[in-house]
Amino acid sequence: FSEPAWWKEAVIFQIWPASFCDSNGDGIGDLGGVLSKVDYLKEVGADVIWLSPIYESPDKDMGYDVADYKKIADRYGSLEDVDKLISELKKRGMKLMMDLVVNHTSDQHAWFKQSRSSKDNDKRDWYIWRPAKRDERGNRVPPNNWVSFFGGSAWCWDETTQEYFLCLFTKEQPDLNWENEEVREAVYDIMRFWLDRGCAGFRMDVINEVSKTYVEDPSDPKRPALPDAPISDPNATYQAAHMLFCNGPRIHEFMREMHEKVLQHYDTITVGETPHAKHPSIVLPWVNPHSHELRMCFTFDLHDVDGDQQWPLIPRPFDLVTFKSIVNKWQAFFSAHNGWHANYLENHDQARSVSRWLSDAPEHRKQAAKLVAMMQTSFSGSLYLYQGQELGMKNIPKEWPIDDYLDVATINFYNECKDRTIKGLSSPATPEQVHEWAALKARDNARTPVQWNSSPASAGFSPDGARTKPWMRVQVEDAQQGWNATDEAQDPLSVLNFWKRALKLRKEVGGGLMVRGNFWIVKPEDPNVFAYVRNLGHEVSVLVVLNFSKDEQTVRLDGQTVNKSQQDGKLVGEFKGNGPCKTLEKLRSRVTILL
Ligand code: TEU
Ligand code: CA
Repeated sequence: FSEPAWWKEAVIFQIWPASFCDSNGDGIGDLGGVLSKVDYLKEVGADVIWLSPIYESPDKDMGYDVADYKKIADRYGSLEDVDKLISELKKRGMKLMMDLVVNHTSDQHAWFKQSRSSKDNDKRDWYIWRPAKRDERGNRVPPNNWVSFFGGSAWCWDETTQEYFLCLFTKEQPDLNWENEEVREAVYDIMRFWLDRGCAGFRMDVINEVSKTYVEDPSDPKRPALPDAPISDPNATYQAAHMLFCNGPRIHEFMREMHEKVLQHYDTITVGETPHAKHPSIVLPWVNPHSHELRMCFTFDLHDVDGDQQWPLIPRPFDLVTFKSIVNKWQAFFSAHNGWHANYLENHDQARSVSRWLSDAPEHRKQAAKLVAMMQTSFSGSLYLYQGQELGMKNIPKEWPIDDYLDVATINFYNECKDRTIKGLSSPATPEQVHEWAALKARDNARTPVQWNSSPASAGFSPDGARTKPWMRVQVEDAQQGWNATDEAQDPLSVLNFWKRALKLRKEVGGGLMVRGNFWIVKPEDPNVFAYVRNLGHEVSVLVVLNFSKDEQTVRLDGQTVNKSQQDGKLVGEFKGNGPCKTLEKLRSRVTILL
């Protein structure tokens, strides 16, 4: 944990393999496709490539249901391809990060097949099995009232052994029992397998969900019970239970054990995906160097600005003042304490930021996408860039029919909404309404194939002439209007070239100012403009002014008009100071306008 750490400065580019690049024309992105784009990724400015799961999987949740952690799914390639990727990245000074999905496995994993085969199988206790309960009428009901993230009960009935198993996501993703030491050892073994192959670390899927809250069960002393969640939605049979399975009582013990047994022996980058960690005090123990756990976490705080983690598809209006206060909370907290964090706006679970938070209308989109780039590259934290974000890719067009949405979360939500009232809604939502929400918030929006060129077949995602159609519909028309990597590379004013310059600036300006400097928000109450100053010790400071509205805005600093018509997040000012600036009043006298 000695400073400076390479993973703090790093730009991590996330690849969602199915939609990145299809090299063999079967309609599915693959490792050959990734290999063909290594130079492109280097040019964009990536230091680390994070691959979403590429393991053997029945793909009930796009690979987040792993059937074999040491085998690559045929559709993606082979272990040899991964080795080749690691060495090609290494040649360019880059590293590879894998996705570690170990809160649950696929129900097709050999461990689960054994576990479900009989009650006395060696692996029975590797998953979370409990007997049924009976309701007043004597009907069989699940062991508790927890709702699954993807709808319905979080428990699944097994006919063979007449017990329920816990599955917080789909029915095909049974939760592992981390209380069992053999399970943890098996996870550590998987980690060593990948680290020894040369991978530099892991993004850990819902890792704060591995320790659940148990209470004693007098009728079964060997197996403590998972208690009911409080009733938060009186209309629903099953209830949100995150308070009983996120950040549970043994979570830090498990993480320290993982560090001691595995991570401390390697030079790693690790990031834990931690839903429901909305307060910095929850995150600090994970990332404080003295805790010896992980390097950083993905919190969902910022993404809750226009939604709710329980029902992520139901939009709430976006409010810039709230957005700024959440950004400020994390930026300030981590510079004040010895913490660190992951700076991300997009990933495979979130809609495209231009469409969601700004505007993808033709007259605004380019500026909006550049604003996103300027904003994210001037925030502290290791920077995560999601495939297509560097091109300004946008959400699925509203005209696409609901059948073009393929994500299990969208499909289940669509069906559930038709049948019942969701918390906060007074009546069941109409299919048209849910379709509209999906076009704004569904995970599918991030999953349309990357637009590499303007080819009418698949925008260069599959090779031209491929016989199989892409597994998911491509935004071909959009690509033909210039929104593709080839055309953007040639246009000096494109979003792609803006990202390249912004990432370069982040690395070069003021000795790490953008990565670890102080963050001073200017005019926090302004509903249209997000302005802030970054400074670091005696280094140069920068002022960033971002106009989130569709109209021209004027920002007054030090009695001067400094931002006449900057709608595209350009760097508009510079502060020259000698020492940390304590107050904005002091800063005001140091404004040097660049434009
Ligand atoms: O997502 C975890 C998570 O918290 C989900 O509830 C997420 O918010 C989801 O998108 C809600 O619709 C991780 C992965 O990133 C996701 O792709 C997986 O589906 C999930 O875990 C299960 O492995
Ligand atoms: Ca392919």
